[in-house]
Amino acid sequence: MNPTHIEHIGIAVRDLETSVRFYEKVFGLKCYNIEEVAEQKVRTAFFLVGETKIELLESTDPGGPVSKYIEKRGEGIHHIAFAVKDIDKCLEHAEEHGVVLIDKVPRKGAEKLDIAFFHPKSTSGVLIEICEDRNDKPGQLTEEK
Ligand code: CMX
Repeated sequence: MNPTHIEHIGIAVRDLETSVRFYEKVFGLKCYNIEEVAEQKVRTAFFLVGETKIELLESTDPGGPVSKYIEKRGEGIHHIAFAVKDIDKCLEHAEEHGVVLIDKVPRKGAEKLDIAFFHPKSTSGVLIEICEDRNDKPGQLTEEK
């Protein structure tokens, strides 16, 4: 799969603003984006630490995955996301190696990344996300149609 780096660490929090203040005050980090991802039933806040982001996750729905997680386990590290180059091939590869895929095809996540989750029951208890940034970047060549 050859991930290029840890894209982000997702942290489930009860109150986004309180946790944003913690990272800003204690670490001197700047929250550069707050975004609601309706499909995932979360509001997210992002900090950049080197190449890796901290993604704070506050639930927007009592039936959502982050709400259920906090109910069962309390606040804490919710998932780890690896940046990959070809997410479709990575999903095929993971399935061939016995990983239970929550998403068989990528979906859109925060910051317009293509994302897919592996079930924690098949990954030693860690919810793993793989993600790919397929958004056009300035100066990037696009394929001719
Ligand atoms: N990490 C590790 N284990 C987890 C987990 C997590 N984040 N979330 C749930 N589990 C465990 C539970 O503790 C439970 O274990 P036990 O059976 O031993 O009690 C088991 O998985 C089932 O949990 P559940 O509460 O019954 O929840 P569901 O099965 O309904 O859903 C999961 C679990 C992982 C399939 C679901 O949360 C999911 O699809 N997650 C992917 C999407 C997501 O998390 N989105 C939020 C973030 C979005 C973003 O980053 O933008």
